[in-house]
Amino acid sequence: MNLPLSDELIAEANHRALPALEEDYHALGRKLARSGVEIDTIKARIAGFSVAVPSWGAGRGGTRFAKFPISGEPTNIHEKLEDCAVINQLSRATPRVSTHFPWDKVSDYAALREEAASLGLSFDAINSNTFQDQLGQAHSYSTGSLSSTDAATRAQAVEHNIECIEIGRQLGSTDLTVWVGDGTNFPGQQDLGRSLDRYLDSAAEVYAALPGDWRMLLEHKMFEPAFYSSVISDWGSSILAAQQLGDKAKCLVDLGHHAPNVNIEQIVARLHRFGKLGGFHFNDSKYGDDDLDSGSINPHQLFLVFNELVEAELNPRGDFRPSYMIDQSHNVTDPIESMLSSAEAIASCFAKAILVDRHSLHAAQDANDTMMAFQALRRAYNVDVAPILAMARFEAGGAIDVLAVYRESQWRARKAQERKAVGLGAGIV
Ligand code: RM4
Ligand code: MN
Ligand code: MN
Repeated sequence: MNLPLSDELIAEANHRALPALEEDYHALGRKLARSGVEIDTIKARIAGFSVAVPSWGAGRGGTRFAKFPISGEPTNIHEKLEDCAVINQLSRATPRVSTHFPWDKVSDYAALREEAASLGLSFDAINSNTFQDQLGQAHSYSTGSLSSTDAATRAQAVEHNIECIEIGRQLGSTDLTVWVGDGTNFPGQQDLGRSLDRYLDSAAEVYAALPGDWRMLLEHKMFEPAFYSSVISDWGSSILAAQQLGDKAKCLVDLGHHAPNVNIEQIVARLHRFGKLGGFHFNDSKYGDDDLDSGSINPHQLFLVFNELVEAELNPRGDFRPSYMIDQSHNVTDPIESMLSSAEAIASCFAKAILVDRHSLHAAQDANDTMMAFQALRRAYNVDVAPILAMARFEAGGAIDVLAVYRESQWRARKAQERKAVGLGAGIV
């Protein structure tokens, strides 16, 4: 294994930070023990928790208006993997990378898989891209992709998804995430019923090409790039499509893809109820698909989502193994710092959800004791779980203070000397 940062740097920083961490960890351990919780058990659950990072999140994103690159930013999948390895080396919570094609295209995928393995990484879900035209592409996606009115365009979109499966087999992935930007900008532009029929027919062709142990994750999104209607706009369309396609089709919930104030945790519970919860794209949002850092706007919502996931674990329906991925656009921060901070925010909501006293919660629910049911959640949410996360990271070889060590490593400044500058231009969808 050839990890990017020096082990000594991490060890020295940890040596300085350990006494305070031990003090905090033991103090929290005593506090939790008073309510019958064994802190080491929680730490063990956290040690087993991980979230995938998106290859496309390693570079600076942007908006429709601008992109502000930073020097030392990665410009190809090899450099992105290196940055993802830094995130995992420090956090020990992000060992998998989710790829996007054709953005991450290379000529030798077996070699890419080895390259990732040498950095301590493996590959998560493959994301197909039929929301942009590529240079030299035969048919434009301006009329849609899987749901296009044009048969040749639909066939091209199906072909691309099948190629993604083939690439994924070589990379060791077992999930294909399909998000299409298909939809309309004007009432009347397309028939709302027939466009869904076309989508379902095309999606069935992709589904038929899935290997036995693969899943197809359908990602819904309310709007953008289509501003009047989107073909898979909401969890209702998503679950209906997944039910029609078959068992291997599941729904993926991107936290930013709903109307403002929608009760996402309830959507999570519903999808689970019907065995269709496939995974997440974690991010946060204030207005729309803002792709802001996880937990930066509404950490309580993230906690409530994890609360449903812990409930779901206790009541599994079918094969309950949701995949956790980050999907963010880092427009004003160093992407490595954003993903370090986001992985921590996500794991901390998971830790708080495990801390919920389920016995009290269920008893209060059954007795219609609203206040005590709410307090069972609130007590867990109020616990500062940072020492548990830091101790789990430390024991796994990561950094106690991830951001401090990252800054000390001067990684970005060093890469600025080696990597070619990024062009300007628009950002990510
Ligand atoms: C979309 C959606 C997809 C992501 C693209 C880049 O809004 O979130 O998951 O692949 O953006
Ligand atoms: Mn997404
Ligand atoms: Mn999105």
